[in-house]
Amino acid sequence: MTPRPLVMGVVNVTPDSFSDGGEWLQPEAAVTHARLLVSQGADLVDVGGESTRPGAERPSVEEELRRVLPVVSALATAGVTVSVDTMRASVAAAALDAGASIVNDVSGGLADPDMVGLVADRGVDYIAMHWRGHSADMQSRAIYDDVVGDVCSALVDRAAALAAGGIAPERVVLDPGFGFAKTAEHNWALLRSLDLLVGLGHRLLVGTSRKTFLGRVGRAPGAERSPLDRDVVTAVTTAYAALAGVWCVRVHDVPTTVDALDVAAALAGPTGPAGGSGSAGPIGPIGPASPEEELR
Ligand code: PMM
Repeated sequence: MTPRPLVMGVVNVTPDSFSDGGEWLQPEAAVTHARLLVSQGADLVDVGGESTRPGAERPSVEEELRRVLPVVSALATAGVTVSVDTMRASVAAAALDAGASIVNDVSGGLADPDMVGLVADRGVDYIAMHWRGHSADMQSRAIYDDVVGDVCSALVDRAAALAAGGIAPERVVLDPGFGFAKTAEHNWALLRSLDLLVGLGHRLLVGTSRKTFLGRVGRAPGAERSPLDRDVVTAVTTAYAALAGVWCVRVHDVPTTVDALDVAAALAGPTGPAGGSGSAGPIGPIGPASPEEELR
């Protein structure tokens, strides 16, 4: 079977995310939407209670917990694989207790000193994104000598720090962090170099979905696509990411993603993309909990 990236469906339980802010703030609406994403082909659902759009203010811990826990719990009970999108160890711990099985930390462990220890103790998969600081002022940090080299070496350093903190390397998924302290040019340069990022030796997750650089591409200032009008351009980057061998794509719209992955699979042919970290099936390739499990 041709390796094919997993599809992570996004459910932001926030009032202010840039593309779906406010839509799924009620737990029932969030759960219904997540189940729709799964019925459309999402392999897992990413539940987040803090918007990371540029300029966003942080919610309190209590508010973040209030947003995500009922949704995580209902989805896990329904048998959905859930990742929790949080930078806070206390929120990650509560979400894992409520049934989440993956921690997606856009700060890669830099925002909360307790995160690495928590993930090491729980032995779960951990998505570590390239990050240069909180959203309130992150775009002022979009300065690189060589964005591809700088992001690759920052991710390699993070992976080493996570291993030193006790997280098994096979549990670590890396993510270049499209749109986080990056200009449009930085995002395109990283996308062009996905093969290098895939070659870092960890599974790679890519999250381009509906991001600003895709609203701007090919459009004059003032004529940019609105966030809800970016699913076709997202699908093109998704097909490209699949051909580069990424393990997972994080998206808002699942049907266009599945179409893009069908095209990529046909283009890749029976042997699949060269050197990829893509998966052979739903959730299975998430790293083994222990060497014993690997032998089973
Ligand atoms: N982007 C957003 C939020 N969480 N997590 C990972 N791992 N990678 C991303 O690129 C990422 C993320 C921001 O997008 P959203 O507001 O639409 O969720």
